[in-house]
Amino acid sequence: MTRTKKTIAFTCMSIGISIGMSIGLTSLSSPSFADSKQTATTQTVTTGGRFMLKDHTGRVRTDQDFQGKFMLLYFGYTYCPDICPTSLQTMTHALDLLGKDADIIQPVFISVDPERDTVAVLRDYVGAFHPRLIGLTGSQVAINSVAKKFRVKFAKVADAGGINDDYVVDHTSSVFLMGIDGKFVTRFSHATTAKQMAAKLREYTTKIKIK
Ligand SMILES: [Cu+2]
Repeated sequence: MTRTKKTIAFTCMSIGISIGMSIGLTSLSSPSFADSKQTATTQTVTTGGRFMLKDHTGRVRTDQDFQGKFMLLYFGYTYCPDICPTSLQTMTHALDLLGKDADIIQPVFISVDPERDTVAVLRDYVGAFHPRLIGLTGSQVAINSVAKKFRVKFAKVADAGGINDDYVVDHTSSVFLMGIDGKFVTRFSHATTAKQMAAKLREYTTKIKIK
C-alpha cells in the first residue's frame, strides 16, 4: 500500500515536473528557438545591439553613447494616433515618479517611420513628452536593422479613410529597459502602468547603486 502510494506520488511529481518544464519552455518559445530542449536551455536570445542613428537635434548617436546609463527605449512613430503617445506618457510619468533617481535613466524613442519622422519632426515631437527624451531616426535600412536587433516588428498599413489618405504603422508596443552596460534588462508590456513601471525601474536601478 505504502509502496503504491509512493509510486503514485512519484508519478504525479514526474508529470508535474514535465508539465512545469513544458510550460517553462513554451513561455521561452519564439520562432528563433529551435525545437530541441538542448537549444532552448543553452542558446541565449539577445535583445538589443549596435546602432547608429540621428537624434532630434541632428547629431549622430550610437548605442555606445547611452552606456553608463539605463536606457528606457520605445519604438514608435510620431503620427501614431494613440498607442505611442500613451506609451511615452507612461514612460514620462514613471520617470517623474522616480524623481532624482530617474537621472540614471535615459528615455529614448526610435522611429519606425523614418520616411515621415525626419529630424525636424522628431524635434517638435519629443518636447511634448519628457524634457530629456531623445528621439532617434535614420535611413530605412538603419531602422530595419535596429528593430530587428530588438525583435521589434512594424509594418505600414494603408489608412485610406484617414487624414490625407495616408498610412499608419502597426508596431510592437513594448518598452525596453537596457542596462548601463547596454545589455537587455527587461521589457514592459503596453498595459504596464506608470506606477508599475516606476516600481520596477526603482528595483533595477537600486541594484546597480548597491554594486
Ligand atoms: Cu504607435
